[in-house]
Amino acid sequence: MTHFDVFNGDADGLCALHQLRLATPLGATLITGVKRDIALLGRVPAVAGDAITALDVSLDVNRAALLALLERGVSVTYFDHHGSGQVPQHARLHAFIDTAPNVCTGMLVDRHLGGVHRVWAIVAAFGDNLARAAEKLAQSLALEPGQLTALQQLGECLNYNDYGDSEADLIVHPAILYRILHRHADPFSFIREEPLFQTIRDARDHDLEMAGRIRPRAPLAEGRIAILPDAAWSRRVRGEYGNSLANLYPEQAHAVLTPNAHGGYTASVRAPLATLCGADRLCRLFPSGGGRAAAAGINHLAPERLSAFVQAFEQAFRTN
Ligand SMILES: [Mn+2]
Repeated sequence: MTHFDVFNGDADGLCALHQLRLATPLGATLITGVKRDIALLGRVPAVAGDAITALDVSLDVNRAALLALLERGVSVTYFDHHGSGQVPQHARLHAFIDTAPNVCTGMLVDRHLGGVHRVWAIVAAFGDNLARAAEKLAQSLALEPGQLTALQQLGECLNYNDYGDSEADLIVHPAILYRILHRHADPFSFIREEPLFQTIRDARDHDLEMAGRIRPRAPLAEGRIAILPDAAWSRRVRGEYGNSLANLYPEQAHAVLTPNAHGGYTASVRAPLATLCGADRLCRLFPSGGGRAAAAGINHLAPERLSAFVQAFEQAFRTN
């Protein structure tokens, strides 16, 4: 019997799996990829009797592959907080799905494990830009203020590593990052001892600085839309720059676009932190768009739809 750990390669996916495997060590085959690469279940070569743990990838997106695996005799444990649609009822499916806007998969695993590795759920929440939820979780641990800041930076850096349109854009493959991370039950020893952390932090600082030099399009009442140049750093920084703008201007919505390989744009959208809603609805108006109420994206926005996108953005986040 083979076990497959299938996880989003971002901070939330990494920290969700890390908590589970600290609690229940298991030599599993890892299946992961860039943050946007979420149709992961279709890649699992599982046969009858095998088991899968799926983390932080939308059930709706993976529905057909999930049903096929279940029918094939594979058991699946599923933790996620993305839009799931109807959760299938199946004896071999154990689903822990909660789509509330203030939870992430790492927090669902924390709930499941009764908080035994909570410090990593805090890292996960910071990675998913849920700082308030992270701070609330942290109240149950005896952390110093400096430690909370370090966990926030760790969450942001782990998350940062997984942004990019292809694995070639990434600083390190998330499966490699997971194996290094998993040597550390204590996040502070990971931060202190692993040079990889410094490498990711430096790349992120560099990319954010480059993005900050780009002027957004003409200011909108509802927020900002920035279009970055065609470069690996742009593709890496797209989501994180959206998060940093959201934190700077919590009443406003943000979209960060980068040119993609198909002659259009890939878009990251952040709802105002003050409301945490509307991003998914906006993105679903366009083919290949999806995500959560607070943070969503469009994989391919055709170039001729750019002005339609700007209009839809204004409508989606209009406050009166
Ligand atoms: Mn997540």
